[in-house]
Amino acid sequence: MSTRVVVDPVTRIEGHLRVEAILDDHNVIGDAISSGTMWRGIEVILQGRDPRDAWAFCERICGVCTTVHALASVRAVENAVGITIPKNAEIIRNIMALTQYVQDHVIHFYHLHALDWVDIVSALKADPAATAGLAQKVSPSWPTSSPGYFSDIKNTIKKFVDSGQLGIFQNAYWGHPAYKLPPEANLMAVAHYLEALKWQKEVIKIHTIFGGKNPHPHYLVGGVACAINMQGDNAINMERLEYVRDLIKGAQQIVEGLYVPDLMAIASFYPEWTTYGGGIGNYMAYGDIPQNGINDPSHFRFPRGIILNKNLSEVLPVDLADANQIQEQVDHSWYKYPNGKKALHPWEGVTDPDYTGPQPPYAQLDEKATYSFVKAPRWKGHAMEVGPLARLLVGFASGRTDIKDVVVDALGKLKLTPAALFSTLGRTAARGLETKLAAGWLLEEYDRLIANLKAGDTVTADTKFWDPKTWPADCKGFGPEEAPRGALGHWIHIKDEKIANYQIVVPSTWNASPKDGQGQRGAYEAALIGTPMADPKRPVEILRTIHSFDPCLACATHVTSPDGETLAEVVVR
Ligand code: NFE
Ligand code: MG
Repeated sequence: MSTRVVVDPVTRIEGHLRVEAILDDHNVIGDAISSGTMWRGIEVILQGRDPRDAWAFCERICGVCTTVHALASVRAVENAVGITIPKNAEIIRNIMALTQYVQDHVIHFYHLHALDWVDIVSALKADPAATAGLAQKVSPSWPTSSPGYFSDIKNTIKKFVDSGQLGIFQNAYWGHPAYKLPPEANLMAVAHYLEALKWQKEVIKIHTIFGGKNPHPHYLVGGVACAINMQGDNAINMERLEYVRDLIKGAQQIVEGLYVPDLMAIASFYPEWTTYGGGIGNYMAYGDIPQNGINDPSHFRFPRGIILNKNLSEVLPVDLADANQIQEQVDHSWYKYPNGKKALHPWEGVTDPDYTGPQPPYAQLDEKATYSFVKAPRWKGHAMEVGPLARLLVGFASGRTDIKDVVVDALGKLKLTPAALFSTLGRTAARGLETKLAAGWLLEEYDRLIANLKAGDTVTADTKFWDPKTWPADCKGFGPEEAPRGALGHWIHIKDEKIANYQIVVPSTWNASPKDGQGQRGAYEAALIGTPMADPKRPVEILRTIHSFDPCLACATHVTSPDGETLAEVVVR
């Protein structure tokens, strides 16, 4: 008899995700279903509005990737209307995007994912002096590593545990046999969890400087919403730019001094996780961080392309405007399409919710029927994984030396071959390695900005096409982006100066996708298959693989279902 393990909601993610894993007699996952249990409807809200306002609505899809939908939206409008943004605007957008990567990935590693590998309660058994020795070995450049420091952290944890009020740490699987770190490594990781929490609110000030606020900084169709005036103090000036530089330096320090070393140290204790969690083996990146405009992918820092069946010797092209390439299917989703249509390109896309699932609370979903508010996007009919691993693999396979160097260096240190990348740990490692790249690129983009300003160019927006009267009466555009969680696309159809249709296909829509019409699984579903579970009542293995994608269901489904939301329940049947 098979056992079905239901995790609903999956916590330490954004949004509402339910996972059902079906185990065989040996407690190995034989099949899995991923269900988005909320629906938003931003795409419907946008219809009939001014395209220049779309970014402000879209950006509020999510409080985690707090800037990415605004960027994809202004790019879509600019693509439709034919606007080229000034160089300063390109660079400032790049700095904001790279800042988002660094903050988002550090938060994911320490605050969302680490507790899948780190046992907080075990840290109470750690010897502070031995922890100091370990920390000085693992992260020698990090300033806080004395025995007294770790002793203080241990006392803090002890007070916390003794009080019986574990708060956000309450429902974890402490003491589970799948946790492998020695107590000292656990204590070190908890200390760095707290350091990263303090730091992340600093780095994001880069968004407040260029975008006025965070979360949800301001954007502008045609450029960026900030002005530069080196002679004044009412706009971005040298004092503000020096501050940005300091924040970038701080980011490099924590990424290279703490995040990457901690990642490598933790990874070395979990070699078996390079053999689980691979999944589909198809990877897609739209590419990003343009150096010569968004329409020239050959000059992106993250290249564009597709890898099929783990074949790193070939990178296939992807075209967001081709109606036969990217399509969303709804065979297993709670939506209806008109006229019996089964798959639609986003320019023709329809967002018409049609809940036909069971009345909540329910024990299990029926994977043969409809089971998710997430649609099933496909590239030429193939299911795709998107995200840091896809970006690094596409960069690696494209022969990009900067990307190859960080990957080869990390694999060498862990004594692994590239095949190890197709796994849960590979995905988690890829995120850390691209954060190292992003922190380095941040400084390079900053230097590019300063050089352009020194050359006398302070323009940050082109308003030639600001007035909708200058636009074609009927036009379509797409806005590609690499959001932290992967390939993000916004598609817009503008008619008579208003939004006729707007569709958003989000990274977590690709990864959390249910099955398509051909029965092909989405990336989460496929990745869970084949993983043995030590104790099905405490499904930490499911969390490891699902968290390795860094899910955001708020984005993926873009008003929560009004009834029956069960909170904090792990059901084992
Ligand atoms: Ni809400 Fe997002 C990112 C987008 S979803 S977090 O990154 O777009 O995958
Ligand atoms: Mg959508």
